[in-house]
Amino acid sequence: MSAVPQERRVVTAIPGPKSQELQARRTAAVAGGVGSVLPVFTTRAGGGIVEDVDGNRLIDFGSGIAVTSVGASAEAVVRRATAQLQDFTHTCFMVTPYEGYVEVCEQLAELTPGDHAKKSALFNSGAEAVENAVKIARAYTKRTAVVVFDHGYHGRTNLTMGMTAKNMPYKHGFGPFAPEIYRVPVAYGYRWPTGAENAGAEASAQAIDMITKQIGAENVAAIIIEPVLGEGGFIEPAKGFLPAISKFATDNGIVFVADEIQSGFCRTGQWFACEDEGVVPDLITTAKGIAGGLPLAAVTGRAEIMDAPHAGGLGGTYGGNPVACAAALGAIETMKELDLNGKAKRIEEVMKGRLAAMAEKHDVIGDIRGRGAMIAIELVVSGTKDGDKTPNAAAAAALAKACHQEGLLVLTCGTYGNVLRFLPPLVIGEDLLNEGLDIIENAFAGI
Ligand code: PLZ
Repeated sequence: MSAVPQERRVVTAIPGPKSQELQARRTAAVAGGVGSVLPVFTTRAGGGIVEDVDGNRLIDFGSGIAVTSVGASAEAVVRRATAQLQDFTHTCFMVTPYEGYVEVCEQLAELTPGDHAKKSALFNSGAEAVENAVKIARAYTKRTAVVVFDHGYHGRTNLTMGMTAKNMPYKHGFGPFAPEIYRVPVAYGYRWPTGAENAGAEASAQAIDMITKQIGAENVAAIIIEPVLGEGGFIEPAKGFLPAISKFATDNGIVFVADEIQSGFCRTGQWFACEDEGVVPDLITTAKGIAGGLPLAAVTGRAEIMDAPHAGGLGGTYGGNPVACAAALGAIETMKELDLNGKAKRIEEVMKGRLAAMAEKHDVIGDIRGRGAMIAIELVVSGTKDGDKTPNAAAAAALAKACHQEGLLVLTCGTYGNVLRFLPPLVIGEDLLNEGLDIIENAFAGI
């Protein structure tokens, strides 16, 4: 556990004067297209706390967007990465290989669902993993079409921008996008016209109908879905949807890819979110939580699919960097030792209990959802909760701002910008978790 004291402390305005000075330098030097949720400049972070240059200590309900599940300075991550740094920083796995890369792939084969033979390839970012999953699926099937879903998010590179649903801020002005990407409905229970109970069956039927009639199943290389949709609003596809889509893929020789970049590695209280409905994907993309904050990503899947590309067809200078691999082995060790799946489930229990009590008092909370330590509230205009559910992005922004002011780091998301999401490190103490929830509760008074 990190040396950062596990206590919230607000000693200046947020952002404080030193952060504001740095922000002025940043504005002059850093491209305007790169945003920040909260411009407090970090000095240390660990456990459930982010400490800034002004000496404020914020409770972390963001984990750097679902990355630092083991904390931002986990002992095993620091120890293993430090040792690796001293031995060597890089050789390029494509030039001379090293054991850490192989060990991460062995761990991935063990931890991902299914007992079939599996292989992996390592990359640097989530978007790169998704790109490679598409390459691999196309090489295997010799087909071109890629099916993605409403509200999906897959990255910011050209192919993955095309695969991402939301225009602003991800795609606007950045086209043209790659061809052969097709979007179909997802079972968004809260907003499904005929009700959440019908969403799984109806949405899967619609999606399958669109694929068969508009694309032709025999032209589809891959169907790619986030088992819990992250940036799109922490949407859990209604029960039955994932199994139906996965079965359709299998029946039609289509590679079924679970993008578990945000939902994977204990985040939802399972190693992978798709396990909840017993879905075994052909390929899984991972990143974020895998390496305790170091850049690492992977595609893992059926050996025969993973081996489809010709030798030399996959790779990249830094993919599976040895320091990132060492960090990943440290993160996985921590997840096992501390039973972070169990911790995530406990976080869900505490959060959902408290949020349900808040929803009784505040009818701007239209929906509470998510699993494990991936929990969100969807905000609607007061009085529309059971009617047309008008999205309330202003409330999400106001609540986030009020939380930030009190020293609680929270994030928003959602196609309509009206979802407040909570992604605490899985190692957060229960006192900090409850203190964070107190701050959220109080924030409702101000909106
Ligand atoms: N797939 C499911 O959640 C990254 C994006 C933040 P990279 N999500 C955070 C932002 O605004 O850029 C993500 C994801 C899922 C793919 C990605 C992409 O992962 O490591 O950001 O490339």
